Parts: sequence; C-alpha cells; structure tokens
Amino acid sequence: MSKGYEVWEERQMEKGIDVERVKEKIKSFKVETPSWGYGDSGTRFKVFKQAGVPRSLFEKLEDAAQVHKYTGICPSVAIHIPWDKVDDYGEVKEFTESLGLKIGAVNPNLFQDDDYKFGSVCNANPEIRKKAVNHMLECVEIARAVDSKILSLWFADGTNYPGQGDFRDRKHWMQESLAELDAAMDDDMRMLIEYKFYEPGFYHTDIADWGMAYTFATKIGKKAQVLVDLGHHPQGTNVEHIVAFLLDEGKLGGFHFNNRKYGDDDLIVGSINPYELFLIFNELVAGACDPWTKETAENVAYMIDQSHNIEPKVPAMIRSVLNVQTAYAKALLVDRELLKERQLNGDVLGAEAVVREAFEIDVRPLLGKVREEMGLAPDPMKAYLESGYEQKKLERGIGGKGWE
Ligand code: LRH
Ligand code: MN
Ligand code: MN
Repeated sequence: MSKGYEVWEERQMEKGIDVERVKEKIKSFKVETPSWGYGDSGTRFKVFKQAGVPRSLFEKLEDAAQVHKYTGICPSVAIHIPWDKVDDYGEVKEFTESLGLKIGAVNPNLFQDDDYKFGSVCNANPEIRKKAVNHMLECVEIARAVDSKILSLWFADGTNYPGQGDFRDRKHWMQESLAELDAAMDDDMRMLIEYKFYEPGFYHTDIADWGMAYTFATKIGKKAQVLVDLGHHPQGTNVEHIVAFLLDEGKLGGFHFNNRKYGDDDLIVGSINPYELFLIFNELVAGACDPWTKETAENVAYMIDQSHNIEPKVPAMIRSVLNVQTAYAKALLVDRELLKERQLNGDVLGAEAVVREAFEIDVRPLLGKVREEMGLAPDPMKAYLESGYEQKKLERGIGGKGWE
C-alpha cells in the first residue's frame, strides 16, 4: 500500500497538487448517517424483514457506531420523530456520547399520521395545521435535549388532482408554519428546508423545487437554508448548478445523499451516477476556496438519506460513505488555477479535461494512506465484514424496528 502511495504522491506533486493539504481536508470531512437507514424499509410493494435489524433507537445507534468505527468520518446520526421517539432524550444523548457519536439533524415526521391524509402544515383544517406545527415545536425541544442544532424539514404536503387545493392558500399556510417554527428556535439553530417535485402528491407538491425552498428560506431569514436531496429532481436536472447557485446565495444548508436511476430511489450514494456526485463536490470544493462562499460551504451538513430494501444495511451504509469520501477526494484534486485559466480563454475542451481528469484519478492509494494515518484499516468494508459484527447482530432476531 505505502509503496503504491509514494508513486501516487510523486505524480500529484509533479502536477503541483499540495498533497498534505488534500490529506488534511479528507481527514476533517464528515458525513452524517440516518437512523432510518439501519432499520427495515422498502418500497410501496413490500418491506423485506432482515434478521438482525435494530429493535430500538439504541441499537440503531450501535450500528451507526460501527460505520463510524471503520470509516472514521461518521460521528453523527440523524433521527426521525416519531420513528425514533423515546421517553428520555437525555438518556439518548448520554448513550450516543458513550459510543463516541452525536445526534445530528432532528427530522419531524409529518407524513405518517392519518390526520395528514390531506396534508400537514398546508392542510385546509386549521387544527391539523396546529398539530403539525406543535410536532415541529416538540422537535425543537428534542433538539435541545440531544444538543442538536439542525431541524431537517420535509413536507409530504401536496395534492393529487387539479382543483384539489388552492396553491396560494397553501403557500401562505406553509409560510406561517415555518415562521412559528423560526420563532421557537434558538439563534444558533438552523432549519433546513427540503424540496421534492412529486410523491406522495402526484399533481403538485407544496415545496416542489429549490426555488420554492429558497423563497421560503429567504423570507424566514438567517436560520433557514435549503436542503438538496439528490433523488428529488426531475430527470436530467443539473444538480451541481443548483448547488453552486444556492452556495453563492448563502442558502445551501445541507444534503441528503443517495442515488437514483428513475425516481426517489434512495439507492447507495454514487452507485448509479458517480460523475454527478463528483461534479457536486467539485462545486463545493470550489466554493470552499472562494472567500465569498467559504463560510456557507464549510457549514454544509452532509447527510445520507438512504433506505436499503434488499441489501444488508451496515455494509450498504459503509459503501455509501466511502463513495461520498471518494467523490470528495477527487474534487480536491481538480487543478483550479488551470481550470480558471482555460475557462477565461474559452478553451472548452481544455476546461472539460481538467475536471474529467480529476475524476479519472485513482484515489485508493491516497485514501488508504489517510486511513492509515487516522489509525483505521485501509479497507473499511473488509475490516467491518471480518469483524464478526454482522453475525453478532443476528442475535437480535427478525422483526426489528423499521418504517412504521
Ligand atoms: C422524502 C425524504 C425525506 C424524509 C426521508 C425519509 O422522500 O427524502 O427526507 O424525511 O425521505
Ligand atoms: Mn431526503
Ligand atoms: Mn427522498
């Protein structure tokens, strides 16, 4: 490994890449995993129960701790309420910290109660809107109890047919609810507003795209930013352009990483379109180098939002995390000065080559070296599979906690 690395390092240094700086950046890069990615989940056709799936939030956290143990870059876990509802969040905080982890984003769930059949915060019934707002306020309390600073908001609100709802009434109800939430949040908390263009509403969704999420976030003010879930755009959308635009406006708050072939497929990150993932990181790295966007770029919450229908959950999560890290490492190797020069000179093919060639670099020797320096096994997946944890998990039996 280390001989391979020396050759690799020499080649990068010849190109003028500051390899030590790249290594430091990779070491400080973190990505959050979702509690719901460890439990049973599926499609609307079937949830296949897997043996060994966590029976409680505490067991989900134990699984998340394994992902962190072998990758070294996943110290926080997002929770979804009420999927992860417990009586004592102080106990959750203590247990999480005992595992060397932290609770990350708190996600209010506004789509599973029967009351939400016609929407939550955009429901025509004011009592249901109130209930939805109260649930978000409860999540602010939970965030305080677990010492989280992020409320991650996704609304399943939408309609199935023309005429079913009044777009502008619903827009006002959304705005009012977000304002109530804003007033209840501490100054150092952020709300990340996620958009999605369809599903479960198939005619319209109340926050359908980044422009609507951006408009709400701008009206709310400094505590609100936009969350980009990679599975929530129409096919062919240039997601990296959206990322650069929001970053430049100071409104890019976070990501839900996953991958898709067709719809909101929630597949392993980078499994279908690794080039798109790399191009997104290319914008983020460029943003972090620019004084205008540096602060926003450095505070972006990187989160995975993935569900595993047929694949074993902990290895699937490790695969996603490693794919994210790989895309980030490649983006750090883009020669930005050369790229700028070629862009300004109208060198179309030359500029495209700078970006593509960074993507083509094999970063395995680099990542192996970084892991060695972090005291980790060079191949986290292999180390995890050899650890015996997958077998030990089976003692939990079948019928764990999943989507309810
Ligand atoms: C909606 C979504 C949202 C939810 C999660 C379970 O499709 O991406 O982030 O909270 O899935
Ligand atoms: Mn999401
Ligand atoms: Mn989704």
